[in-house]
Amino acid sequence: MKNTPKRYTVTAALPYANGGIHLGHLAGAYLPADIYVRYRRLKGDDVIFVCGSDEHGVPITLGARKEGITPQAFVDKYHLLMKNSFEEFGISFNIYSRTSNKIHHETAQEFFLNLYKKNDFIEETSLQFYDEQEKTYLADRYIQGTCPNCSYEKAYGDQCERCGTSLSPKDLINPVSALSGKSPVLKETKHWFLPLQKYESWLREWILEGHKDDWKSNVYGQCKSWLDQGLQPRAMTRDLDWGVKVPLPDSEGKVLYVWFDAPIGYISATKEYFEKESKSGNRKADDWKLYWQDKDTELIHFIGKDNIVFHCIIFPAILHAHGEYILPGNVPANEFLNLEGEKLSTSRNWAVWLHEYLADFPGRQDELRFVLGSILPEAKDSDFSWRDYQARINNELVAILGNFVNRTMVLTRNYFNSKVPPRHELNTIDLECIQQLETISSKIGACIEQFRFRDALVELMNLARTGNKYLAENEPWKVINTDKARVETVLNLSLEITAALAVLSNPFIPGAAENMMKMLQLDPLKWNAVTGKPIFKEGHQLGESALLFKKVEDAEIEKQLEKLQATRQPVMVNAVDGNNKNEPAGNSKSEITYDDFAKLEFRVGTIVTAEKVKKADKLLQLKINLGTETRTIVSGIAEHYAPENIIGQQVCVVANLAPRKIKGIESKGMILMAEDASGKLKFVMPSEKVDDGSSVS
Ligand code: B3M
Ligand code: ZN
Repeated sequence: MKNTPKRYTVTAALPYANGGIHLGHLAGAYLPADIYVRYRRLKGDDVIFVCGSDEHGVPITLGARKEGITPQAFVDKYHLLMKNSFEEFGISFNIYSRTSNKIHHETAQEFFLNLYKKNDFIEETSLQFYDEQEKTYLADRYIQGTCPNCSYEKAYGDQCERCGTSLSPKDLINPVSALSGKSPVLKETKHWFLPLQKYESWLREWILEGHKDDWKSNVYGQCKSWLDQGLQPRAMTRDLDWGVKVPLPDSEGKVLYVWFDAPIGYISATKEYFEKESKSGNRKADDWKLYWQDKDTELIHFIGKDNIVFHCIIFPAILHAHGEYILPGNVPANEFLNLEGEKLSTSRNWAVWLHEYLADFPGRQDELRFVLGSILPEAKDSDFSWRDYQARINNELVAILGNFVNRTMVLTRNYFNSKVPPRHELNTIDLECIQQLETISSKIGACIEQFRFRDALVELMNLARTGNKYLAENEPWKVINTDKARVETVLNLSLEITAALAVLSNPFIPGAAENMMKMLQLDPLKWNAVTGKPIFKEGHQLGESALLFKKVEDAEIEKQLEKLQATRQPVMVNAVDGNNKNEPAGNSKSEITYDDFAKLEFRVGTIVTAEKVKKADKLLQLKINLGTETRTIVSGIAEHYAPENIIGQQVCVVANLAPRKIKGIESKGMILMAEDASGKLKFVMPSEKVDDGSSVS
């Protein structure tokens, strides 16, 4: 009997169209989703992979205001940027749509009306801040005032960015409108609330009992804590002039809450895809229903941890209230990716942008996929660093995988004219090797199905290691002089491993996988071709071999590190910026242990010379007397201090930092600076003069 392939609807969070895609986005949702989808397709499952830009909500209107353009022009710009970088990077969406499309507005409105007609909403009038000059109600982010907790004067209506307290606009002392600068008034307005508490017991049963064993513990834990706190009604509409209009009479100036419409974007994108497919005669337009309403379909949402409540509680409650839709079978949310030991921050531009990576490293998509795949923040936050990027590529991709494939290809070319040699009697080493092949391929599959992509990648590399070990143990380059038949068997098996690598690596590094298939002259193979049984026929003609990966040079890494520092922005606490959720000022680094701290050596020293660094506006080259030695340190303080004013100044230095070349000058250590909210820098120094070389602890 033919196995009917299982049907999957896979979604990846719709990124806000207010910037580019960075490595944090990729590691959070898009790369794991893409690995999963490619694996499913390779198994022959029926998968649709949908995504698109989230073009509504305050992050968009605020961003547009900041750039002085209309929201439409703003989303057009960033939608294109994100769509192009996803495409070039090779995320294999069936469709990358956008929520400003007509089909989405209609779908979201239909959803809203469906619930409205069933009396699923509570209508409630409440008092909201209103800007009389701009004639508009103010979203929480548009209101600033003094924080009741820390007295910071520029706190937002939803959060104080100085102390991190989450606020409601009415908590602010002296609130002012960020639009006009005037004090807003309180004015009545009507909204439609989803009474989430009504779904609480159903959600408890569905999640806490139904998904105890198959949801990741970080996801399950967050859901449990939300449910244990008790759910409150949540407004599903907003007073805003940008978004999906509320489809009711007398609701002028009201739009759907962005978290009501955005997840429905997955459905509209699916509809749009099948509509297009129906035009080319491939599918029926109505087939979208199979992927959203048929209980034999598994719905999987890939997201970052900040979106868990929306995908596990609010959206399922909406789907459940509607009644005709399937619910997510799994929501494998990831934690966050840090960058060089610090929290990623778009507002401080502490990020590696995908479009910049693609420009700086053309053709090296697989390298980034491999590194990110190896460090995905699956169970806890993880860290991307450029040195680690270089090490993983050079020591693993190049030295293990690339090396094995290359040796196998070259040896087969040299000894057998690139034809697959026959397999003779197998010895125990051979049989073990075949056994490994079988075990590893099933392990990789099992890991992927449990959303353990890092482990899957470790197994893949183990297969390449197995290959290298097999070659090393059998030394075909020596044996060829005495026993050609044995070399035939060894290379036959090595080629089988290479073919297995070509298939199994496809979800992770699809470009290299395709190159391997070409080198091996194999037609696309399904995942289950890897069984330990021969894939090749004897005499099969192989293609040309080429190096799969290129070494990453030190200079490339230096350049990226310099760029990160050079483009880093001070914390913008004063700017109206909707982008820095999860990035409270003053708390931007990940926690370290005491031992980590104890590794640092701080010393006091006196600046003896200071001069500007040529062709670098921000840098000063300093010589610092540390008592027993004089150090050269390059510091980014040229915009804050004139060189002639700081000679004789005592400063604190991180003395055991590895030396770094900055603009060709070797800098040994770092000067401690205090940075205020506006980005001004001041030296950190002892309150009284102390001996140079004194330690600081
Ligand atoms: N745009 C939030 C975010 O980018 C939001 C996700 C929508 S998924 C339906 O984090
Ligand atoms: Zn505060």
